[in-house]
Amino acid sequence: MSEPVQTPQTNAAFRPRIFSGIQPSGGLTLGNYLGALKRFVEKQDEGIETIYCLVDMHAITVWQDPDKLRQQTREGAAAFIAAGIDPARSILFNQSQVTAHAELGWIFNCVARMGWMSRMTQFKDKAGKNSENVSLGLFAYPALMAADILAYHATMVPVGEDQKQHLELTRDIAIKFNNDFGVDFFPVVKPIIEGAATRVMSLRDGTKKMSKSDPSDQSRINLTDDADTISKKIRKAKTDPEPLPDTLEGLKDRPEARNLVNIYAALAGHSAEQVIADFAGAQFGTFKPALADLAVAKLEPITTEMNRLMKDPAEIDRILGEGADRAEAIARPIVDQVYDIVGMIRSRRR
Ligand code: AQP
Repeated sequence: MSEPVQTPQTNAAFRPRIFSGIQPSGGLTLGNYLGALKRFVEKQDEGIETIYCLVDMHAITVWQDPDKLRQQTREGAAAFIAAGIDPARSILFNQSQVTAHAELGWIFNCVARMGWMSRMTQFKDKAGKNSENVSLGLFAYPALMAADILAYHATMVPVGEDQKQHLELTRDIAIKFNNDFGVDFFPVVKPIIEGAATRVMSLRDGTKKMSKSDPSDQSRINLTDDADTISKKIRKAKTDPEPLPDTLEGLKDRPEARNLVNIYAALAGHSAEQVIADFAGAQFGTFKPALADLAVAKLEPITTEMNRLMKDPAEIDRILGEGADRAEAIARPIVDQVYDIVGMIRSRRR
């Protein structure tokens, strides 16, 4: 039995600060964009302090070809900037350049309980029947994620629906650390799961999450897809023969139709109810081309800008390095205090 987590503390002592990350484990998808990246930009534009990260150490919890990992990390950074992240206003970097993540991740491996980790549904989904052969890192993933967030005393984390359980675990780790050491050191983070598409589903199966590691490229829209590819993928997306209903309730047992309506709503900045009101009774022969046009109009400028930025990888590396310096300046003193709280001697002259 794992030990019970005790009462949460308040966040009154912590200034509002946002942290979130995306794995460079493949090219980013429409799911990453609508569930995470688009929100990241909104939070930056609201004027909250924002720290965003390409979590390359999370990516290697499953095999990554080294050259591809470098390429995907740069491409991820280009996607952030092309989508509207301004490296002067947000801190943008790759995780492995700031060692505080790995250091605090280890401490949290010693705070988190095996029972908590065993309940993580994402580990069960990713490991499947192969749990004896997956990396230890994949199992410990949520403790490193807690470290990513708490190394900055971040108070809010914008994520897609699939990360909700990991954020609950982050809260549990923060609370247990505070209780174990009798401190009020870590904030209890708040997930921000907002918008009409917090869980974008596969275009081939409306019960499965759209994912960059899905073996079928037809299941997802990649941020690198050109206009023609986006249109084709949407036109070929799995649907059913019924027209769109006149209420959202009518989409209850139609996961593929519901998914396309949600994607339309999120891209247009409307509610799903509004989309249903606009397209009630429409056949997919009408709705899919409208969705394809909207997706191309929203995504094509991002893809074009990504391609431009990718022509100068040295500039991307410079931006990531500068972001890492700024991130380090926040995380280092926090992690140094953690060592002190835990009882580790820090006597080196630096
Ligand atoms: N389908 C999705 N709908 C909404 N949000 C999504 N996110 C991912 N997929 C969807 C959100 O994107 C952020 C970054 O996710 P990640 O790259 O760290 O890992 P993931 O959640 O495991 O995403 P993928 O695409 O499925 O990656 P792989 O295939 O490498 O495992 C998170 O905020 C996530 O919620």
